[in-house]
Amino acid sequence: MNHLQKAADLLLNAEYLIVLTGAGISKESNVPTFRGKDGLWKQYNAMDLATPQAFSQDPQLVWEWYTWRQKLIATCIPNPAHHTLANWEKNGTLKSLITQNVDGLHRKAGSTKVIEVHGDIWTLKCTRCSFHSRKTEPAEGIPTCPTCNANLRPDVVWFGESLPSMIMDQIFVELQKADTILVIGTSALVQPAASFPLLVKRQGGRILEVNIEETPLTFAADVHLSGKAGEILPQLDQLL
Ligand code: BJW
Ligand code: ZN
Repeated sequence: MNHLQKAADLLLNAEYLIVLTGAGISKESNVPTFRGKDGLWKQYNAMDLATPQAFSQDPQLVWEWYTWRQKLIATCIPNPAHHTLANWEKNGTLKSLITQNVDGLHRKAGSTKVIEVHGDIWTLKCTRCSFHSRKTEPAEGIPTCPTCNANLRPDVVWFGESLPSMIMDQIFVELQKADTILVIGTSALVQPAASFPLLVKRQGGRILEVNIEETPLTFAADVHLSGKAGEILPQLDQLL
C-alpha cells in the first residue's frame, strides 16, 4: 500500500482527528517560514526580534519586523491545504486545529475550531496594562496604549514566554481526546508545540506528518508524507 493510501486509511479510521500546523502550511500562500533556506531567521536573528528582552531594548526594530510581516501577510490568501482543513471541519472529519502560525490564514479559509498557540499578528497588547485591540491595518511606528500610553506590542508568544494558560488548558483537552494527529509544515523544533504529537502517541494515538523534509518528529510518525502541503492535502481529500 502506498503512503498516501495508508495515511487516508488512518484518517478514515480516526475517531478524533486533530491537526497541528506550522509555517510550512502557509509557504504556498507566500508567507515565509522561519527556518530553512528562505526562512525569516536567515535575514534576521531570532534573538534580536522574538524575545521580550529584544522588545524592551529596541521596540522600533521589533515593530519594523512585525509591520513588514503584517504588510506581507495582508496580501496573502489561503491555499488548498488551508481550504481542505476548513472543509474537513465542516464535514466532521476534523475536530480541532492547533496552529503555531500567527497569520490568520486558517480562519480566512473558514476554519473556526482554531487554537492559535503563538497568538495573532493582528492583535496588540499593552506592555503595562490589560489593554488589547485587534486591527487589520499594519501598525505604524511604535503604537502606544490609549489607556496608559505605554508601548503596545504584538500579542504573540516570544521565546522565554509561556503560552497563555487558557490556551494550554484547551490544548490538553484536545490532546487527551485525540486518537490521531496530523502534523503539517512544522520543523518540530520549538517547544512546547513540538511535543504535542508525542503526547498523542504516548496515549496510543497515531501521528501523520506532511512536510517537504524530515523533522525530529519523523521517527515517531506512523506515516510521513513527503511533499508540499498544498498538493498533498487535496490528494488525501480525494481518497476520503
Ligand atoms: C513545508 C512546506 C510546504 C516548508 N509544505 N511543509 C529545550 C527544551 C524545551 C524548551 C526549550 C528548550 N530550550 C529552549 C526552550 C524554550 C523555547 C524553545 O523551544 N526553543 C527552541 C528553539 C530550542 N520555547 C519557548 O520559549 C516557548 N515558551 C516556553 O517554552 O515557555 C515555557 C518557559 C517559559 C520561560 C522559561 C522557560 C520555559 C515559546 C516559544 C514561542 C515561539 N515563538 C515563535 C514566534 C511567534 C511570533 C511570530 O510569529 O512572530 O513562533 S518562534 C517561531 O517558531 C514561531 C513559530 O510558530 C515557531 C515554530 O516554527 P515552525 O512553524 O515549525 O516553522 P519553521 O520555519 O521552523 O518550519 C517550517 C517547516 O515547514 C519546515 O519543517 C519545512 O520543511 C516545512 N515546509 N514548506 C509542507 N510547502
Ligand atoms: Zn496600557
